[in-house]
Amino acid sequence: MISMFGWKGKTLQVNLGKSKAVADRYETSLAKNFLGGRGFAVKTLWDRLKPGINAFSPENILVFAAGPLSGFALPSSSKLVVAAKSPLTGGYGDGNVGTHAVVQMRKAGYDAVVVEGRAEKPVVLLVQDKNAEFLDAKDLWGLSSFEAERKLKQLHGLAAGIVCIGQGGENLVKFANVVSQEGRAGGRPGIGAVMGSKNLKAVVFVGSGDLSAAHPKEMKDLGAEAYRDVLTKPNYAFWKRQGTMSTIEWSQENSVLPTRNYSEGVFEKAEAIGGFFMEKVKVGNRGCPHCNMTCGNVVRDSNGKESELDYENVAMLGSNIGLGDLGHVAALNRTADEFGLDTISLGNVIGFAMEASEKGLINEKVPWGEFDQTESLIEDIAYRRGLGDTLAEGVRSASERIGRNSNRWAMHVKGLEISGYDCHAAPAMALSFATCSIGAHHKDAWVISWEVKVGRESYGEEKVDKVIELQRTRGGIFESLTVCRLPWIELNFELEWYPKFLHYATGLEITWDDLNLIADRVLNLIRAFWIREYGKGWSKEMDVPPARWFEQPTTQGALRGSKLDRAKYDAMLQSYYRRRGWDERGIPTRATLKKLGLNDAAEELKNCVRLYE
Ligand code: PTT
Ligand code: SF4
Repeated sequence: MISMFGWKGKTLQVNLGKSKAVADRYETSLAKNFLGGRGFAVKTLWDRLKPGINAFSPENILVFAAGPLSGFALPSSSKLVVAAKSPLTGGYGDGNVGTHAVVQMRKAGYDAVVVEGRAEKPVVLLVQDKNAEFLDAKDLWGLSSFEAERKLKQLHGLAAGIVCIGQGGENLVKFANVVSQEGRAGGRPGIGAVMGSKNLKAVVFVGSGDLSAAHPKEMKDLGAEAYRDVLTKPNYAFWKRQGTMSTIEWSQENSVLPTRNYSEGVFEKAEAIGGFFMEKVKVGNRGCPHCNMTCGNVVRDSNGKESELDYENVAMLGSNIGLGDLGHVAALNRTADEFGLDTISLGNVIGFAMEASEKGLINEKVPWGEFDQTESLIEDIAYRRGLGDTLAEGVRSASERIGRNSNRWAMHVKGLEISGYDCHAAPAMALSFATCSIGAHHKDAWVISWEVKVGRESYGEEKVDKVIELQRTRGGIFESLTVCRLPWIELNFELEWYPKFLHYATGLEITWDDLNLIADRVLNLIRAFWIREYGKGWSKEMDVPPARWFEQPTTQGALRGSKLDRAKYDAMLQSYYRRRGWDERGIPTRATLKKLGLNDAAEELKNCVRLYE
């Protein structure tokens, strides 16, 4: 019997159609086998979701899930996974938000809140310890995420933890995300739109309980020591100055900065949107709860409003759309946060529209790097007007509508827009995007910094191994522990801390090998989820990056003339499948699923789609 220290052992099961919320004590095996966060989310969706449902139907299930460390006084521990079947990709979708909501949710007594059904009218779900209420949200519907959160704080107090959506989520923009604290946002594959489809404007958490650790004194002491250790890291001071923004210069130097819809990897105005320029105009620093290396760079945008900048926001709304003025980039970023639109997908679909306009494939004029028109295009996307309505469906669907071979330069994998790295000369990063568990995101394996060091040309097995190792650590372990991975990645905060934290929190001895096994279980169940959803529509082409990187070499920078080699990529993908224990179509074999204890997945895949001969 597993201890229920660390975990609260309870979820809140909510049915919006019936205005019902019931606390549920879950099996300890769930914690042992899936840990939390992403693990809980995929297990819930796998067990409860009927395959093939419309992601916007009331049957879709929305999960807010914490891990056993979330909310403890440990470095960067307060992250929340938000998940559902994605309306953008049709597969498993999730994202990760740093928020007081996770702290309050755990203090209220829950490791996860699982929401099904659709409210008849817009509501706010208020979870206050044991009580759950469904509050009328008619005065909030139509407001931006910032305005809604401010009003809710006035009503429920400054300590309340809140996640909410903006107009993008309300209007079912397929890459609308979930926003918190006026600048933290997560759920790239349209998790905000799923909230909107359920008429759920916000969830407010107010908790008065404690998180109980198995060894409270040791936990407190170790947490204090860990915070001190973070402060001693050599890169700490620079990190506090620039956070993720120094990646702009790094990407430019290494020819991977996405530029003009990923046609190039260098941008002539990179300096003007880079980390050092940002430092000159920075007015503050924000971040997630329990973090002593906060990385949200606050600047004043060209409209005079505050905007919180990260690398991805600036790469996608800057170089990728040819915009080289940081004040303007910050204004677009702020607008995206208010509407609750994912900045990565947004910059991607706008870059696509600009290229389509340049090629004369659409009637609308959307010039590269133009600010005013782009700002109003974002509003059109949020309200689904004209071209904005087409783009609100995401780049895969937009290219299908526009046709004329535009799918060759629609930059996505499995329907999720690629995040901020050009891969003309980065085969391992291309593999990472192509096999990431939610579609093209860098979150599972940000292998590119390693790849740049070891050499770009190779498609060898060492690259496949590195992608798998990172997918386990980042996509499996950090997403299920549900703590921020940046202390480890950016400051070299050692991975050895985490099994110790887990031991003092839960009382259990959980080794790194155990965590790797959990990671494989989680990632294989996610893969099974995709295959169950796509059925016979699944093929290995789902794990291939966009044609542009194979067909159109770059023309600028030190690596001009680069492109990926399709035959070598295919061989690398097959090697990846073999190492994962998947067949040549990328489907986990029965033996692999059974080894991971996923017997029901092995049976269900066999029975429901007859993919196994
Ligand atoms: C993440 C993705 C990223 S990754 C960025 S910037 W990055 C974009 N941020 C957005 C934003 O801001 N506003 C907006 N409207 N849309 C946005 N979409 C984009 O979302 C974020 C940090 C960052 S900043 C990163 S790398 C790390 N991501 C983590 C992760 O995924 N898991 C984990 N365990 N730890 C992480 N730590 C870091 O968190 P998604 P946040 Mg994020 C304004 O959402 O869907 O997961 O995609 O949550 O609290 O804002 O922290 O250069
Ligand atoms: Fe949040 Fe940045 Fe701290 Fe991570 S490092 S917890 S993203 S503020």
